[in-house]
Amino acid sequence: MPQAAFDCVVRGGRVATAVDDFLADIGIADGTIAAIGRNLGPGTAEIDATGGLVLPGGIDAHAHIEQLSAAGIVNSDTFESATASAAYGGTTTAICFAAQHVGMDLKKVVADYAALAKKGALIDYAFHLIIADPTEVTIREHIPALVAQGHASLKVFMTYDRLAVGDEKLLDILFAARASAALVCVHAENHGMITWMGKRLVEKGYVAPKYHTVGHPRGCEAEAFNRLITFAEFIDQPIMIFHVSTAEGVDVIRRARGRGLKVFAETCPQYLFMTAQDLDKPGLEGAKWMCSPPPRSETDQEAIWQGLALGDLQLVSSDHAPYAFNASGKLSAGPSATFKQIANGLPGIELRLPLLFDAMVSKGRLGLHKFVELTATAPAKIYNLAPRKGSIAIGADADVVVWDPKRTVKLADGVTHDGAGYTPYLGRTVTGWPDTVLRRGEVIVRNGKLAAKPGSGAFLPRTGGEAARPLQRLAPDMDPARNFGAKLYDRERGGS
Ligand code: DUC
Ligand code: ZN
Ligand code: ZN
Repeated sequence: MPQAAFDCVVRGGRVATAVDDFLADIGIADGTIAAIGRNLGPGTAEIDATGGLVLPGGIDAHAHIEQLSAAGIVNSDTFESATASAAYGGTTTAICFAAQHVGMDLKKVVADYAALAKKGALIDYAFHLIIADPTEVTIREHIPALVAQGHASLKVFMTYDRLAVGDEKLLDILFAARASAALVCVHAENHGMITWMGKRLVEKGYVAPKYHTVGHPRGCEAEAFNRLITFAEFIDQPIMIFHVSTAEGVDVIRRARGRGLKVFAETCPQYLFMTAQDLDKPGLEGAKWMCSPPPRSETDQEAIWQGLALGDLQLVSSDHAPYAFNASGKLSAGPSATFKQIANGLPGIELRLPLLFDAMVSKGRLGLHKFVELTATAPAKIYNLAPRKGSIAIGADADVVVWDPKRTVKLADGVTHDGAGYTPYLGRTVTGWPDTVLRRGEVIVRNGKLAAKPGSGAFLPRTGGEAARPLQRLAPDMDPARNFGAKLYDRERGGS
């Protein structure tokens, strides 16, 4: 036997990245890609990828895992179950949340989530820090210290009663992020419109889950985007707008980017593949499709696809937030709950890639390279995980997925492995399925079997990188050259 040249060789597959597409073997040593070529020497392990598509592992940049909701319910996953589910679906990295609630010490929050992830995660992970209580100590001490430890993105809610930060606090957070060079991700919807509409609907007896869709009037998205972008431009702070659902929202983002602002945006499978009609089911069944913002219309789906095609939206993340359809989750307020009393969120970490592969690669919408870009390469770049993650390249982590492009799977409850116990995509058939999944060179899924140990996922510390770097395009009111000399950025805190 010749001596093995590699720990593992993925042999004979069609390798594709966001730009390349070629037949090659991938040689893996010490968890990283050591060689890409034809007829590579033997590996201690050999994976036959003939007939398969060999793609970088997916990066899901928006996943709520083992997270306490504003209403006090923990979603139905642990780090172990959510990351197992992710792995089955070809995702090898997730950015999840450390969620502060009012009164909580942010440093302790991060330590607690980090401990849960360390114990359970079996794919690699990083955190966005949810800031719900931007006290003086959070802003001045905890955010800078935590960003310095590798948590380089903050997340803010403009709605939800117990999470929304209000305009002044939002400015505080944008300002603090700028000083620490962190990206700010935002759930942007107009809180007043949602509250007002929710009250009217419930008062008049329109309480079924389907009214959740009109309870988030579509204009509440564009309004909040406009306000947020105005604030971000004023502070000169890059932002990421989460889960875009409407055509008007896409339009606002396109105009902001057209003016050269650093506004990034994601959407999610639920806004590409579902509509409000999905919630129109008997009784409380529609709760299984309830998420915020809600799914909209086919016209919105088309506008979002176009936004992705043109690059106005750069990512498709899952917004995985599973709640079981029982008293522990969706039905925690009982069988007569109004839509206002039902937890928002869908399972999605596992089917994000198969759904997109089916639409983009099998059915050809935007194609293979764009599939890799949206689901792996762009999140790696924006969240500064590249070049370690997000592509197939020498020196990168060997996060490699061998897809069977011909395998057809009918989606049904029980196909997925998260804790929700149902899939909102049941009844669809997808073509293309991740057969073999390697994380840092280790096979973690093969032939439908999970092989990774809980706790084997690694924390990925990161700085804000290029995406988080301010434009240095100061607003007139913030610019000493144009505001009668007022120096409003605080040098000691890293501002200019
Ligand atoms: N909406 C959110 O804002 N977060 C989690 C799930 C959801 O639907
Ligand atoms: Zn959100
Ligand atoms: Zn979310």
